[in-house]
Amino acid sequence: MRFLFQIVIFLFIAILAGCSSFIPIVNDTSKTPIRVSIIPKPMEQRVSAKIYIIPKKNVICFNPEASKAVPWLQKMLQASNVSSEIVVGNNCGNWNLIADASLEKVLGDEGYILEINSKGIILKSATQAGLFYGIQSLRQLFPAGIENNLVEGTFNLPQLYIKDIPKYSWRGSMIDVARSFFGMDYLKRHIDRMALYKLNRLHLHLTDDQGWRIELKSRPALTEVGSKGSVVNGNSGYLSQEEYKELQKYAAARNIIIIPEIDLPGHIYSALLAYPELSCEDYSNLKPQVVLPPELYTGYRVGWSKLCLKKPEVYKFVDDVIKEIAEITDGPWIHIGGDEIKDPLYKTFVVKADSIVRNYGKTTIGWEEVTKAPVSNSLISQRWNGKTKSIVDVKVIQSICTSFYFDHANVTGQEHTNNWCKKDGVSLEDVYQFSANDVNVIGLEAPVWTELVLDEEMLDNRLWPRTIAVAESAWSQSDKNFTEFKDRLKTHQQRLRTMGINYFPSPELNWTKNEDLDLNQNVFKEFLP
Ligand code: TNX
Repeated sequence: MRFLFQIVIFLFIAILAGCSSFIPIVNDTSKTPIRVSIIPKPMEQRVSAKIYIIPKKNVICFNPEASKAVPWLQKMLQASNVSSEIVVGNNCGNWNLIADASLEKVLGDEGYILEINSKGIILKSATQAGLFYGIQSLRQLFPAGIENNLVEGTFNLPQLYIKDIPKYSWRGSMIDVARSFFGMDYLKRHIDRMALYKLNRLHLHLTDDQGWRIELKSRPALTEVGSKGSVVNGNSGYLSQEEYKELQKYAAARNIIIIPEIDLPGHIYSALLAYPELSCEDYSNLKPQVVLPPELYTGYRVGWSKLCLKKPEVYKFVDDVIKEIAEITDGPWIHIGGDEIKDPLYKTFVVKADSIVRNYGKTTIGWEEVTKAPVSNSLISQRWNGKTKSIVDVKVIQSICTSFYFDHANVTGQEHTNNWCKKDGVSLEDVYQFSANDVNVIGLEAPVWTELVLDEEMLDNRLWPRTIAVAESAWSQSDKNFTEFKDRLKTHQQRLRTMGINYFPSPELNWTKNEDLDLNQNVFKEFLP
């Protein structure tokens, strides 16, 4: 009998084991990981079911090499209504910032490790940039209200471990300030917004037919005359050298490098107005698109103006301009344009312009057409239509218009957008799904041309949320999944709103109506059994 009983028990266990996949697994809710929605998605992320409750009194402990990261953290804690005291040391607070150059082997020059446990937060990196990026990830775990000092009450962080290293070193945004000018306030705000998503290059298209936007002391007429116009209904203006320098400092504090573009030898009418001797053509037949006075160009045509490449004074001009731009630019790159022009001397010009840039200690970037010329192999090509037969083996920034031209419609038929590259527009999914399989690619950059982008609201609408998809594609190492990305992005809506971004409410995202947003929504709760 006892034996029989044992057999029955044995059979029962065996059946249970065999059918285990059919037995519903009852989740222990205390073990359910908390959902975090950091964008760009970190390389490695382990989130537990536990929380860390931020106390009213906090200690930020940092080693001297990490000092630049401290104010960013202080600012977030202040916005969260808790106090923080700062102490130099090693692991001596509940917030610990550690810069350790030996981590470069593991984390590169932008990576970081962020750990949140029951005692607090440890953020480590080899560099200031890495610490800054770790803080941006933390920032996304704080309630959206911190963006505007709107947080009420206490809140929690999920206990987690993140190790994060970017895929590409070039994660860029370009604004055309030449067709329609956008000044210091907007550009600073844009830099702040880029930083949240770990973008690190801001390319300014500073000159074009419609306007010249950077002051040069050696050639004052460029702004005295050339900055007065814009595209029809756009804004005119320019950055003084002081402003340009201030903007670069502001960007550098957020690990963003500014790349100035002087578009040569075409797209140059605003400079020809200032220095007519640089031209060999009479543009008066352009009327009535040219308006008086002075005869500014306000139209949309491209590829019609150029420097007179057979005149020696043109090379003196280019030398003056590049020399001074190199002097006032902190970053290592100068963009020489080079797009949309036909001229028998084009290749000769590009080779000379590239050598002038190098002569002043900078690296040249040009739109992909420049690779038709035998330029140096240090030059970086910016790909926009993929049609150029390159004769050089150079590094590439991917800005292919089908995925990255943000002057194109968010959705088919959107007003005030271009459609020459892609008739149905450049959707969030088009941006997100891009992947480069070319080993020369060093990163991604999305340009916003502004012939049809006339004010800040329109510019916000073209940039956001598509810029976030660029950020994730350029940073994240992991496999991409658009549905999962959209889920994460949904939780960013209230933060974008609090930051005052006039984003495009993409039908792809099914976002909440602005008035229904809850600014304290990101509060993590412990799942108790
Ligand atoms: C092409 S792509 C341009 C710009 C225009 C833009 C309009 C490239 C290098 N040049 O000059 O603004 O199309 O979509």
